[in-house]
Amino acid sequence: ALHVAHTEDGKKPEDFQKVYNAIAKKIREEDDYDDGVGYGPVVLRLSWHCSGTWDKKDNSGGSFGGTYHYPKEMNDPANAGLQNASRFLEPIHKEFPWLSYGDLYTLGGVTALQEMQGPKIPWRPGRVDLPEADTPDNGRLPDAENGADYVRNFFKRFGFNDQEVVALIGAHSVGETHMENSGYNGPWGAAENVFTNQFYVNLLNEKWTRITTEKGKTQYNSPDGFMMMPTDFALKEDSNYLKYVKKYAEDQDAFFEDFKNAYVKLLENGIEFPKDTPRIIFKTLDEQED
Ligand code: DDH
Repeated sequence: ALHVAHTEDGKKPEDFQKVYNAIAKKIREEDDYDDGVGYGPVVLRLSWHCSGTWDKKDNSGGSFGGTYHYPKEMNDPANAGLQNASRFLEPIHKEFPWLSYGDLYTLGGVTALQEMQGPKIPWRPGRVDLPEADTPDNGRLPDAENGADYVRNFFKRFGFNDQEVVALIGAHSVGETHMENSGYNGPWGAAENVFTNQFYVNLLNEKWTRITTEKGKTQYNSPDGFMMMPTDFALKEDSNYLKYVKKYAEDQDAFFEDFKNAYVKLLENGIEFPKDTPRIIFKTLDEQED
């Protein structure tokens, strides 16, 4: 299927900045979610999972159709816990009913990242709601109980190379895993709502012990209270992945630049944007208050 973007009628960058601001204010206000982490990480994860169903082979799935809101996709076991993010965003959809779901979810991720002090993400509108029949089947999202070969092969479906894969998984600097959602438990680092390169620093420098969780999953724990899943740990065990882990641990600017480029691609996979669709760079709330 050809998915041509169509910016919501007559909408200008200022209109999308208003949506950004509404999401950002709600993140600020509802800051006690998940024991004080706030909604940033889970909203970021929703932007990835609504995009992470894409298959370049037939251009099915992906962020364009916003099909996450249909029960089949929402109830994918791999999406457990993301209902918190969609409940959080639903009032925004009510306030801006002209916005498509795909634009809502992806703009949510961009807002979450920037408000967590991550890189600026140039974003384009125009995703169009698709009917329920276009909802991709479950099983397209990654299973963390795997090693480097699986990760490399999984991301081939998107055409992402090793460098892009290592950069994208650095999103695990924020948020945490929850036993009731995934069978894993704990955060990757200390500052759970500030976007940094700490995922790579901790992966290299912490002392890791392999354990089995009460749900039977394998994870690596450190004395400082951090964790890694097998697909995270794999980035240290594979020599080509390790090269980029070391680079990003040493150079946060390089991580931010590479993450930005890979994440923009992730959100836009499979979408044809008309040539005159400008990428919008949103101002953070802090910048607007200065
Ligand atoms: Fe992830 N992730 N992720 N992830 N992810 C989880 C949490 C978060 C995998 C598995 C899990 C990316 C890649 C992968 C975030 C962002 C991104 C959890 C725990 C699992 C499991 C969920 C829970 O228990 O609540 C696997 C496997 C991969 C992989 O690619 C091999 C990518 C690419 C991103 C991204 O955003 C670009 C974020 C943020 C979280 C924290 C969520 C939270 O509620 O906190």
